[in-house]
Amino acid sequence: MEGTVISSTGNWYEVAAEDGRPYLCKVKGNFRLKGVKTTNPVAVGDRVSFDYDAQISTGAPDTRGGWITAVGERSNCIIRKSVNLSKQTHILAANIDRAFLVAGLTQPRTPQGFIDRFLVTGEAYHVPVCLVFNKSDLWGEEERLQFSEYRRIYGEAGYEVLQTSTASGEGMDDLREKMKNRTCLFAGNSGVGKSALIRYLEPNLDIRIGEISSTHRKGKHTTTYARMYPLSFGGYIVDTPGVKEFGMVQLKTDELARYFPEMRAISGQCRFGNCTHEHEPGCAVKEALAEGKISSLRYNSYLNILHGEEVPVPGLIDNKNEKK
Ligand SMILES: Nc1nc2c(ncn2[C@@H]2O[C@H](COP(=O)(O)OP(=O)(O)O)[C@@H](O)[C@H]2O)c(=O)[nH]1
Ligand SMILES: [Mg+2]
Ligand SMILES: [Zn+2]
Repeated sequence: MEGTVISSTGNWYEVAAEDGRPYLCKVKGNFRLKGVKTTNPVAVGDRVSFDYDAQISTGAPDTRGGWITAVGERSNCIIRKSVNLSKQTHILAANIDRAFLVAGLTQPRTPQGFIDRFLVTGEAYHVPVCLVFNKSDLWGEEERLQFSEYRRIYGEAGYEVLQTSTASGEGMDDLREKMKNRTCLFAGNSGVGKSALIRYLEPNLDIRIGEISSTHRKGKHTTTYARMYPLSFGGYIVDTPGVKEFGMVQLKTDELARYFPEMRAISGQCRFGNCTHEHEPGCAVKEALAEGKISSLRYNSYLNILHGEEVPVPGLIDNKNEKK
């Protein structure tokens, strides 16, 4: 049988199967994914094959047991470094279709550097990001101008940009449409309205996005495990406890421009193949900057990240990098 892992406690994997029934599955002791150094071979969001086994007692009357026999290839996964085993990583969730970065222009204001760092991580690890500027009901003239500028800059870079308010309902249909039938992850600094957005769309879903939650399966809950919740309009939302503790992503400086789509698009026209777009002659990026075709705000973020140590955003990692 085939299904999607929607929660795990380390020993048991809850699998939503094709037949619509819940299964609790285990993996055999010798089960390993080739070349992957992780503390958990199977993660929330994984597509798995499993064998139903009537002999397994799951402890829950309506839940059948099984053995996971194979894990499908991952399009991406989010990880955090294992606390004890430094070389190993813990996979929090796999196969995220879209990350929603909730941002604020006021009360609170999300620093632009934070937005760009998050986008870089999304690019590096193949997780599409949608920007959600929330609390539009609080915006005055200044914030509206700021939003227009962001919408233009990020829109031209190829990102989806939404404007929402849980108070007025503005943009909430658009947000639902973007989430529909997808596995969604929410991120953003504290107080921007992540919980309020989810509550607005799914009033019956009692989850605390990115926060330590005690509402998970009783007794077995540990905060290091993510969980997927089905959305009433199709798709899933991934609850990832302890977002702040995610591993940091290390990027090589010569790769960074690839993760700014508007730079990636023209960097092939630079005179030097290894152009850092900082002070080299014949740089197409600097030309575009001078012509206003590349935003100076984005370029400044690029320089900040280039000269910074690492990218302090949730660690999103794709399958290919993981196997290195
Ligand atoms: N005015 C206004 N307040 C909001 C909006 N969305 C959330 N809030 C409020 O902002 C505060 C923080 O929201 P919360 O969802 O807890 O933020 P989180 O930390 O990102 O989960 C709460 O008092 C919410 O009621 C909005 O669209 N407009
Ligand atoms: Mg919250
Ligand atoms: Zn260049």
